[in-house]
Amino acid sequence: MQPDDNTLMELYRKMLLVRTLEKRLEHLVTAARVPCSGHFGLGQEAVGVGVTGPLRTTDYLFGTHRGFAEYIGKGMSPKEILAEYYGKATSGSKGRLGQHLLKVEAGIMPLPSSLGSEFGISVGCALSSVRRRTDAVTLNLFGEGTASQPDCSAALEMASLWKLPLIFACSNNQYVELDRYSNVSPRADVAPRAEAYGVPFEIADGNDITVVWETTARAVQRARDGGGPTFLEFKTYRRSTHYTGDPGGYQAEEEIKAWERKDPVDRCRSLLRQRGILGEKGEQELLAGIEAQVEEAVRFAEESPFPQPDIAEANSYA
Ligand SMILES: Cc1ncc(C[n+]2csc(CCOP(=O)(O)OP(=O)(O)O)c2C)c(N)n1
Ligand SMILES: [Mg+2]
Repeated sequence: MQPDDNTLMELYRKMLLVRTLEKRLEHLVTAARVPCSGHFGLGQEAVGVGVTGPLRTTDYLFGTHRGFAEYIGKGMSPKEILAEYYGKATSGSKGRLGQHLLKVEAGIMPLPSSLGSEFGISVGCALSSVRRRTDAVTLNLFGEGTASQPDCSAALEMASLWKLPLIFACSNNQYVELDRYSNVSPRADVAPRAEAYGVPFEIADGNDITVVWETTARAVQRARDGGGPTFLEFKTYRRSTHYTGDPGGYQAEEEIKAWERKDPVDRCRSLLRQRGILGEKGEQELLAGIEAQVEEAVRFAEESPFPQPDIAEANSYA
């Protein structure tokens, strides 16, 4: 099952939007126009956009701290993302969260600060869909470093026992903060751990958007049909540094170059050319539209008001 022409075009548009928005925000952070840092995902756009492609608005997403691919993929706009980063009252959290993106009406659950704490919450989310007799699927996307948090094992065990409609999607970008994953874990693959809990797994090319989309679409269908959880691992590579304050230098130039040749945006563009869907002129128009959309979002975020102090107490228990 391959994405049809319209789906592929939409996946490509979203990847280009993510790349343009991240690059723009990186400049804004460096210029101190945004009151926080950023963790970007240059080269791994196909994972976030691909895993959210087969999801419905009524499905749930637990996303990552890295980049905007899954957030754009699941239905956030550049305005909503930038308003959050700027800490403005017009954002989803009304200026309370900063980098912690959310859009509950699109099924995007708020990103927690403590990585891995979402494993248990995602189990509860999937369990609530079963209890409410809906066919909603929950997808939790996390990094290979985060997969070492003990809650991942507990979540796999309970999701398997209760046959929950939960997808564990691991974006393996081979780096955990400033270290190679091979320096912190004895195994290169994460997904086979799922077998210990009776959860089927697949390892796939995370830089091919059609593969990511198709692999996830099968897992989503299985979950929706009551077949239980699946663990998916997508192999990719982080060409960004860990975050905007990281000077880098610990990733070999040849390694970065080798992955540049497997760039997911370039590969998708080639496929669109092959299929005769997108030509040179169409590409230029698409990019111009995306750049205008991003600039409009920057203007919106910068002109939006900061929250009033009383927002700190709203929606709190006591
Ligand atoms: C519990 C916890 N420990 C440490 C951190 C700090 N931290 C932020 S990002 C990160 C790296 C996570 O690596 P990985 O899961 O592979 O995701 P990637 O950054 O590569 O996308 C760490 C350790 C955190 N946010 N939460
Ligand atoms: Mg990583």
